Amino acid sequence: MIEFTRWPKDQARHYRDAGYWIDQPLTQILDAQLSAQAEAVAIVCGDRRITYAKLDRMSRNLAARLAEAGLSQGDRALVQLPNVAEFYVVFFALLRIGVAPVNALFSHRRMEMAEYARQIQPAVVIGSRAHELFRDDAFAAELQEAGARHVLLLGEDAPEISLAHWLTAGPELPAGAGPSPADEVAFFQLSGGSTGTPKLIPRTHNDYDYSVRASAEICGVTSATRFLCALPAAHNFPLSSPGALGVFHAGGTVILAASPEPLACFDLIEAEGVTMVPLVPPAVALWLRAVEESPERRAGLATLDLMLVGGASFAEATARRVPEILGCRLQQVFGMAEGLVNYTRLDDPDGIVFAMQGRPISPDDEIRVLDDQGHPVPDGVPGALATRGPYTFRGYYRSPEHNAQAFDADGFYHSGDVVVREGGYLRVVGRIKDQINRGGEKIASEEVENLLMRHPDITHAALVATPDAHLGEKSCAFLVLRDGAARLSPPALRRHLLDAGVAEYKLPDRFRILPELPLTAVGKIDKRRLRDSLLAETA
Ligand code: OOB
Repeated sequence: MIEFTRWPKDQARHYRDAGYWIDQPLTQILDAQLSAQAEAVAIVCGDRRITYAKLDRMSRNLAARLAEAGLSQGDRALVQLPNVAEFYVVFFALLRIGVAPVNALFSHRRMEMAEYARQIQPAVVIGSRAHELFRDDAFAAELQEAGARHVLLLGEDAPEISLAHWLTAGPELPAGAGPSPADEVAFFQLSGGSTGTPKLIPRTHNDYDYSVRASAEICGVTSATRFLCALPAAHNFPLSSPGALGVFHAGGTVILAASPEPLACFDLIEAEGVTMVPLVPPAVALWLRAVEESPERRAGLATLDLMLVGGASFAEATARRVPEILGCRLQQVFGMAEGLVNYTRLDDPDGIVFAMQGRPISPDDEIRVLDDQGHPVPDGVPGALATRGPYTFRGYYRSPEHNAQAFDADGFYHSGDVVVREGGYLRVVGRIKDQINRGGEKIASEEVENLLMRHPDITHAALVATPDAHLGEKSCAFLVLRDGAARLSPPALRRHLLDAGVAEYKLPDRFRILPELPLTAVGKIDKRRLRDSLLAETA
């Protein structure tokens, strides 16, 4: 079995007694639909309509072939697929034989993929020929040299490595193959991160399944729900909050889009009768603008009933425009891949829906809002968020040092968010973690700083957030150069980072070169001064 930090026994017992943990594997989500409505459409992907029966069959085919190829419970998989039906097929196939995937984002490049592979030592890698990393066979060969036994690729013809081929009927699932026990690791979520290397979040069947079931109920998902997945399918928000899994749980339909670009999404909404969509705030702004520019577009959105918005801070003024301009209801979501998810409720008054980021899923989500000394602050006063509960993890994978900082002695996870609590609801007002939230995409400053400092001419680097009207935040890198170094241009600096293989969304939007970086009284880089200096530039 895969090692991870378990919940203490008394808490685990309580989560079972309270009916949160029901000791079913996540694959039960599919199994339930097979008896209920096997011929209903589960996924619409381009012109393919995939029924629950077909989704189940393809995932069983792949599971059986992988089992035959020697994969078994406790193995790990590295998966990187775009928004295609195969993403869900692969997810369920791996779960079926107890192989835990890391679902990397399609925007991840060599740096992130190599790091995930280093951490989990995947037995199988599933990628796409459409991604630069798998366009030729060099990276696949590297992964195989490091121990991956199989690499399967979408968009490949050679049967032995063609994912499509592995989805066709093959052997029977061997007796004895099956999902890992429900209180073991089902898969790994990706952390937005604030550390030098990306961290992985072990999620068990029990904890994730609870968050999915409860989210589906809170968001009113039913078999009539037609859910548009336009955010990266692997992200926790469109996967489980309530996400595609919440939709499968209720027997509805997931419609896949390549991106949240408004006009393509509007066409899909009209053609497929989409009722529900999760979006990040910058995408909402684009949708609002598209309708304001051409008000006749609104008619095509008639079926859209509910828009979920989360992932980054969402201005109240923009929130108010959602029902007004788009004609649908709004539900705010403040969640994290580590666990805790908050929602405004469908029957909340407007004052809450527009101004708050929601309240926790579970009566047993414990929330503490703390001052600098770690003491609880009263309602209405901003403080650092700490939480524990039935679906909030207890430790990053193989990261004892970081865990010692991220968790307190009571097992509360400190998310690094600054929140205000009012009447049980939370409003996100700031952040203490060293992270940049670029329109919902999270950038760990330290990771980018380390890469910049690998440049022979750079002696110090500090990455800070700058306010941005569209994305909420962008990033600016402050650099100190080696004495006598020639000036480095922004394109040269970006090239340096791209050559290091980092995802493009992590590239600094701006660069500033200084003779030295300002320090705080204790000698740390004074990022507040750096941020203020940028504000002064634009003032
Ligand atoms: C979601 O998950 P992650 O893991 O990509 O990022 C979590 C962080 C939070 O700690 C917070 O800093 C920020 O993203 N965040 C928000 C927010 N929702 C997330 N900040 C302000 N307002 C919000 N509504 O982003 C995520 C996971 C599940 C559901 C929704 C979002």
